[in-house]
Amino acid sequence: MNVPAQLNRLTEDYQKSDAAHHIHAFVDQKALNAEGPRVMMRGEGLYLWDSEGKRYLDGMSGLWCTQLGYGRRDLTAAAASQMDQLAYYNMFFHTTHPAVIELSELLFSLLPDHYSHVIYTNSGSEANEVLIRTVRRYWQVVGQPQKKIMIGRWNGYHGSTLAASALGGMKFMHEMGGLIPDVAHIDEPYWYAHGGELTPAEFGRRCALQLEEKILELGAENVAGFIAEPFQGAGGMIFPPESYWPEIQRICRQYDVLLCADEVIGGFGRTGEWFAHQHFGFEPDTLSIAKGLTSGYLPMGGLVLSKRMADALVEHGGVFAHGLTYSGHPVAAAVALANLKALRDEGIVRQVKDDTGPYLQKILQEVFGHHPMIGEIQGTGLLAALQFAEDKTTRKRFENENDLAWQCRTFGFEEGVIIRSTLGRMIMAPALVATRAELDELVEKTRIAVDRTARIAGKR
Ligand code: PXG
Repeated sequence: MNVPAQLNRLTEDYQKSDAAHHIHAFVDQKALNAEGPRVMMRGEGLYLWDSEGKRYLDGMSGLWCTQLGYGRRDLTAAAASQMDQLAYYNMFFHTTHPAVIELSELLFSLLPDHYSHVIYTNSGSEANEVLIRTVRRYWQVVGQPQKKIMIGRWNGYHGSTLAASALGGMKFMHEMGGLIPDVAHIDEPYWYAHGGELTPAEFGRRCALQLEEKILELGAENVAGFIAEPFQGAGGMIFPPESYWPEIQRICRQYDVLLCADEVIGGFGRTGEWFAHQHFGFEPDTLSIAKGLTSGYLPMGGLVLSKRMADALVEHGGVFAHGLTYSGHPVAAAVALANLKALRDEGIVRQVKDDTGPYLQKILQEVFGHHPMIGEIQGTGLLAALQFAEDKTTRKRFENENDLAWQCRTFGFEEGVIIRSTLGRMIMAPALVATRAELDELVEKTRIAVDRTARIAGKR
């Protein structure tokens, strides 16, 4: 491996310095410092190498974002050329630039006709911060300023900033001083865990009807929008039953509540469609985007608006009092443009839909369909979750499912594959450029990790 001299330091040296300066995400920092983080050095395609030279197949696309995989020279070239040309300018005070204009042209050529405008941000969290302000502004402009309340879902994830974490339904995040007024939550449509005796279809409808009940309780005249991920990502890669989204859409339309899809994980081909709401067959009013927009090569996000909303804001809204220094950053925009072009012109999204997606789902069924430890396999495209079950017939979950899933993830690292653990579910979301051979390797190494976990759990 060709490592620049200044990076060629001992792993312990990096870890010691890391412990001295960094607060990491979602971890007990003291415990992490004792153990030392893994130091990632290099990426190429689906593979990563750490500071010990160990190679991993990245089954999670970084954090669900490297759609094109690592080391794409066309993206680095796009960044370099834009930096040479115009490294920075902004979209304040009556200016714009070609990189952002061309990106938006391409973005809206990929989106359904129903959408017309975007507000760029640097992240998914910011997209959802902007969402709250934009939705409330929309209702002010159309003469219903009292419509302010946003409804989200328990166990939903919309980011880590104050308002985004309040929209989300992770209670442990709320407890860290993270709540804002005028946000309410309904239950998540997680049939395997909470469906009881109901069929998935009945449960899906029941969960959706909670939205209607909540709107009526709060007063439809006060409710601005409902936000949800088309499938829950960070909460466990949970697909709602098929009955869920049509009913949610009906309720939002009936009570004039904006339907806001958080496409930060689902967007840009993950499901085999360009956007996850297309897979699930509903039509949101807004889309929060980030991650796959740039394949993670640079930070960029955005809030996409329907024509109906954009028309009101543009034609009747006056000054839109919002802007970020880096909204529509030229280098991020140039990278996003190159990324979307590659996803389109190399037929990658189509390949996920027609070939690699069905292939991954098929081999997962073959390997885990009758596995004693796995109660449910959910997924589509290059996206899947394996649900641990103590008793598959009764859907009984392990009391220590969190520990087992973490253990499974650790076994995965030992075997050279990165998969994500959530409560009792193991998740995979490899780069969209994955070949069948790489998917075989992903599933085989995951099988070894799950089998090793099953032995600990007394299931093998
Ligand atoms: N919405 C959704 C649906 C997300 O998944 C965000 C918003 C926030 O995006 P930013 O760019 O601000 O992080 C996310 C982020 C995980 C994991 O382990 C998931 C995310 C981030 C980090 C880890 O599943 N999603």
